[in-house]
Amino acid sequence: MAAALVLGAAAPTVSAHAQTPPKVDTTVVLKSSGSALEFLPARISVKNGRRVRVRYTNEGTLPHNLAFAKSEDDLDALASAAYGAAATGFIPPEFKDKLIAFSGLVSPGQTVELTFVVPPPGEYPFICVFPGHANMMNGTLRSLR
Ligand SMILES: [Cu+2]
Repeated sequence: MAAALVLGAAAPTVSAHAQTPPKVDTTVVLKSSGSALEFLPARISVKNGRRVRVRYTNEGTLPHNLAFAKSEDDLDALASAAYGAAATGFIPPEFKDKLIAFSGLVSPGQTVELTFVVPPPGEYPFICVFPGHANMMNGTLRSLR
């Protein structure tokens, strides 16, 4: 259970259980609403190297999760493996090292925050890995120079 809450890219000196939240350079807000399988906005841009806090609120009626992947190439296999990963919020444990950061399952009405350092310049996909959602429920994190 606790494993689902561990961030993919925690700072070396700040534990996930620290009393004071880690300092962040910028906060990005994502949401989804109704029964739509989408993240709003679907494109976000942050300067590389910044510590970003992504605050995701599920205003919808379906459960979702949120995973930022290091590479587009892993998405199909990740989405397939998710069907067998209900015990870990549909994040397959064997994919954790392919993710920049990920949440547990986010029920309707819940908000989660992921904090991570934005990787080198480029585009990184984020998706909901809940079974059947990934094809439509995705977006792009653009890491700026
Ligand atoms: Cu979803």
